[in-house]
Amino acid sequence: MTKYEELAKILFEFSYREAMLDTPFKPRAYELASESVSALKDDIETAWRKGGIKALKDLPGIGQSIAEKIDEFFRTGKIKEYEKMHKDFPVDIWGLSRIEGLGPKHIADLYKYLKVKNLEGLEWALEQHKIRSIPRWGEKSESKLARGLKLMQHSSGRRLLGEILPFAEKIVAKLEAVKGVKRVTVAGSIRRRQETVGDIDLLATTADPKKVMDAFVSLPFVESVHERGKTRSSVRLKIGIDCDLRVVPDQVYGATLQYFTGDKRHNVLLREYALSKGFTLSEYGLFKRSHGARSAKPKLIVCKTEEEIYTRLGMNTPPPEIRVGADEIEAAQKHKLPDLIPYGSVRGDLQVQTNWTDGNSTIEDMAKAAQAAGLSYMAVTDHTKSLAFINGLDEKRLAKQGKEIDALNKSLKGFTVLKGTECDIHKDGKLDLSNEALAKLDWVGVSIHSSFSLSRAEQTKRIIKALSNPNVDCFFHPTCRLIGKREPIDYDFDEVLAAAKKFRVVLEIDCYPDRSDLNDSHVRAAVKAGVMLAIDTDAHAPEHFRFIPLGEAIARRGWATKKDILNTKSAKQLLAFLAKKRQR
Ligand code: DGT
Ligand code: CA
Ligand code: CA
Ligand code: ZN
Repeated sequence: MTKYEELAKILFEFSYREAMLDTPFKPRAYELASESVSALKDDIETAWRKGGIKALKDLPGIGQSIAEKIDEFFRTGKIKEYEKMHKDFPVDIWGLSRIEGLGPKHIADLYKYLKVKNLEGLEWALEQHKIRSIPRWGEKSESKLARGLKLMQHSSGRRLLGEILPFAEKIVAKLEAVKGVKRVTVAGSIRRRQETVGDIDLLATTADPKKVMDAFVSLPFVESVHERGKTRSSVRLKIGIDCDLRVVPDQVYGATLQYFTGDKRHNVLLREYALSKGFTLSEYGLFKRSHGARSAKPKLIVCKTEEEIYTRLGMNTPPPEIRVGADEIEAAQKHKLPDLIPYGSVRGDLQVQTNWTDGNSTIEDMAKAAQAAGLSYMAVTDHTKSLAFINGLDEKRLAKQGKEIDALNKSLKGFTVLKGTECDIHKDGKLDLSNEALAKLDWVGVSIHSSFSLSRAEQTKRIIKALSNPNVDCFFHPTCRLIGKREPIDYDFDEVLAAAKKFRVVLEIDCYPDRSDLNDSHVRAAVKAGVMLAIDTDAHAPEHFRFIPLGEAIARRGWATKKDILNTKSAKQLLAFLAKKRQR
């Protein structure tokens, strides 16, 4: 956020706050001032530099009292009255107001009755069907609000991989069942497992192109048809995303799949390299240029698979997840690609919430779902007491939970539940539970849920202090970003990485689709630094264990191998690893 965006946001929040308090005129005045700042940007600061408060007042939409606040903002970087307002009413008005139809009075109600402070809290309240309990709201307002939230999340145009991938897979399965079809593959950003995707790109080979196109445009998921051709069709799906299908001849399937997998930069680099080796490469195939007569046509090299293309070019095949047009082509040429962690390698989940706090199921039901998803252990990591609005655990309830876990473990076969926590990190880096309580747990995760906007230096210090506690095993969702909703918190990642290495703290790859945190580049840095990682779902419901492959994809995108990921170990190996760590 730039300085001017920050100022516009503050003025906008004042406007909403005044409206909640029913002050006449003021809301509109602040709104106008906020719009002025958004429009004028640095012109406003230039005016202030030249003529101070008086010059500000000459600008459209700015009167005396607002000019004074802007003056204070430019002089000190903050506005005292705003800080006070935010303390009394600690609500992310700006974030919530982005939802269509959610006005000042609604936001006030959400806080008054449900302590909803931000989009995350709102999502939770919707999931728990709490909205209908607010006086005068009812079920209708609840579903309207749910639609509004969805709409806002989708308005960026890009959608979460975790949301779209299951649909893409369903469509593939439907098309594979069409008579004559030989192969159907998802290409594009989905095949590369990018965290957000623009559309769904499908390729198929078939004996009967007309039949597969007919089937495609009449799929039950289709809302409307943009284009229907012999070899290419494009539709809009009901979930609000476009989907393209191309039918290609068998003998160029490799080249076409390679081309439409991308990414674009990878393709450009590969094509240049092919040229230097006497080939041309395009979506239509790999061709060998002849040295003889100029008129001689380049000769098509039949490549039914991608591997044949890369092999012909004298290199290994980089897995789609790492095709980003950086150093993967060079590594493939030198036959130095890492052995990326295979899907299905994760054996246990080290971040799981239950109905002791904000999860929706019992420990037993979560354990059964994890086992059904192919895992052999999980750590129960409910939130801690400073998250009072979700009933975070104090030392006493944590001990009680431990007893329940001991009893449950006696009845489970082939599955182990570990005692853990997602212990909140306070603003000063201290932890939310006593060391005595933490020392009794198998697995201690720590994470940040407040004071997101500390200065870079303060945030770095806070995190390193938390990681230096010898009871800490893992740093959960380390950047706190929520895709489309919250920017990552600002700190020196290299310093935190060095601290994680020094204190032997594991960093988490949180698979939850809007978190995807750490991301691919953080993972790559961690792998390089020799810091151990864990892949966790952050499950709050039994169906969330299916997110594991999304985290494995992030690990692959970050060039991680199996040995870089702690929870590819068995429960026994994991406990031995943790015991050894604590001895030091
Ligand atoms: P998206 O849809 O924005 O999430 O990202 P992609 O990568 O799926 O991009 P999309 O759908 O525009 O195109 C699919 C693939 O087709 C892309 O990854 C690479 C290939 N491609 C598309 N346009 C070009 C191009 O102009 N040049 C090259 N070399 N490749 C292209
Ligand atoms: Ca695409
Ligand atoms: Ca596309
Ligand atoms: Zn958390």
